[in-house]
This record gives sequence, C-alpha cells and structure tokens, in this order.
Amino acid sequence: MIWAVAHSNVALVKYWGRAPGPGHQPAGTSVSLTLDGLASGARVEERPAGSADRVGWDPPGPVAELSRFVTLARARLGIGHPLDVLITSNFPVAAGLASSASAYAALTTALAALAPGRPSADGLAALARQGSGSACRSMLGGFVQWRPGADAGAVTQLAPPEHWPLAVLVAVTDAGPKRVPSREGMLRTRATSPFYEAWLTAGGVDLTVVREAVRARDLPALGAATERNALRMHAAALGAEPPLLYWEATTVSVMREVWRLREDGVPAFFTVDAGPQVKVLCEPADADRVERALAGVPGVLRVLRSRPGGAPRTGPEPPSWAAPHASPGPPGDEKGPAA
Ligand code: 2P0
Repeated sequence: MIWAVAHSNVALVKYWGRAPGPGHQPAGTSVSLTLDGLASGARVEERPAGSADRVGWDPPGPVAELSRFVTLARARLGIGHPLDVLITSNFPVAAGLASSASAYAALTTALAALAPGRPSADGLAALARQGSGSACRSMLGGFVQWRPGADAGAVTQLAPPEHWPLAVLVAVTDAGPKRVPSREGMLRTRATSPFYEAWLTAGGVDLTVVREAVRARDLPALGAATERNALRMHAAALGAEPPLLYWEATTVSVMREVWRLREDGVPAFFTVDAGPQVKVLCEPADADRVERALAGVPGVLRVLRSRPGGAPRTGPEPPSWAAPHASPGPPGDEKGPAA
C-alpha cells in the first residue's frame, strides 16, 4: 500500500477555457500557487489478480470519472494488476477549492510510485491533467505555470515556495457542492459568451504582469493583476447562456471587505474560482488582521489559512488528518466507500 499527498492550488492567472479538440489542452496559459495545508491523500493498494479496480472518495465524490482515470493511468503507466484506490481531502470538496486538482495530483503521484518504469515529470503532469486540468499545476510546489502544449516544459515552476512566503486566507462562504462543474462551465463560456475571446486576450496581458510580480515579490502588482484576472474570468462566465454565477451574497461581501481593508492601508487582494469561496493574498505580517476581518463578515463559515506549499510526496502511512476509517472497504464492494 502507498499513500501520496498533494496540495490544492489557487490560480493567479486563471485557466478558464479548453482549446477545441482532444487532449485537455487549455486555451491560455495559467499561473498558480500551490497551497500548503489544503491537501488530498490518495491511498493505492494492489488487489488480487482477476478482480476489478475498486475506487472511492471520502467524503463521496465523482466515482465514474475516478474509475475512468484509473483505467487510463494503469494503461499509460503499465500497471498490470488491479487496484484499490481511495481519495480523501482535508477541506470541502467540489466547492471551488480545487479539490480535484489535489486529488488527481495525489493519485498520479501514488500510481507513479507503483509503476514498473520511471515515468518522466512531464509525462506525469500530462497524465494528471487527464483527471483535472488544474491537477497538473499541483504536481509542482510554489508558483507554477501551465501553458498549452503536451511537450516538455508545458508545466514549469516559476519559483519555489520559499521564494515568497505569502499568506493565503480562504473565506469559506458555502461548503456545499458547486452548481455547475468547471468543465461544463468552461465549455458553456466558450460556446456562448460574447466575452470569451476578450477574456483570453486580457489573460495574456495579466500573465506577463504576474510573472514579473512573482519574480520581483511585488504584492501590489501581483494582487492587482490577480484580482482583475478573476473578475474578468467571472465576467466571461456571466456572459454565458444560461449565465454562470458562481458567487453567493457572502462572496460579494467578502470581496468588499478586502477592498475596505485596502482603503485602510492593508495590502490584501482577492481571487475567486468556480465557486463561492474567496481566497485572499496578503503579507504574513497582516494575516491575523485579515483573518479577523474575513471571519467577521456575516455568512463566512470559517477561514482557512495557508501559504505556498510544496510538491506531492509519498509514504506508507496516511496523512495525520485522514479519517481513521480510510481503509479498504469490504471485499466485493467494487465501488468502494463512495458508491
Ligand atoms: C483555475 N479553475 O485556473 C480555474 C479557475 C476553476 C476556475 O482549473 O475540466 O477542474 O478538469 O480541466 O481543472 C478548475 O477546473 O477543470 C479550474 P477540467 P478543472 O484554477
């Protein structure tokens, strides 16, 4: 049995649009920050020859997609024997916190450890992307760039986590599943939003600013570009038919609170993904004050605190936060705990 743990990531320049055609290619280049603390664990164990793969999520998640991924990954990595797979996360799943990114990065890492060969890092990033596009960014720590293309270097580390110890606070405003999955939302935006092409063009400009801001550790420049990139992604999504509104009332209240903090002289900047949560970037010295301000916004359920995190890792033991029952289900339960 092997465990792998990978972290979620937050996009500073968003991936919101696939290029038409096969292969899960993004329409534009995105940049993310891997988040320490928001983690998924993948436990993988061999099953007896002749049995079927058994997959599950704890708490429950989309089993059919996970099953398809395991089939694909086994073929690509040359793993002949059937597998027992369990994915578990220490934060709300399918709620716009990139749980699929950490889940598929963890699973890809665990499967690679069981593979007979030594798959390349580029090959593993390309595989993780088949589970969830943003998962390829969680295959590396720190500040990560993902550009279109399946070739070597499509996913690269711009800077390691220790380059810039930013604080990232996550205001959880709603712990339920999101209404429209990212995949469907992206397709709908591309197919129906008149703002889609403008969004892609604007993203290219933000990319240049964000890369330079990361290099220079310039928070006002990074924050301004990150905030406007998120708002423009949502503007494109709002222009879809039917419209995609991922925000709740509390989401907007938190964004306004971040602007109020800035008026008070605290350099804090938000971003919002395909869900109602708000992620806020600030200097570590301001993190307590920002956390108190976010927690005080009516409707905020809790505030998670994070910072730049590292690459996935493997080991024989479950992570400390994994539920004690995160062990194989009863024999013959082919769908596992998430069925
Ligand atoms: C991102 N998101 O860059 C953007 C911002 C959501 C909003 O990547 O269909 O689950 O598996 O390629 O990776 C979430 O989309 O989508 C995402 P698929 P994924 O983080």
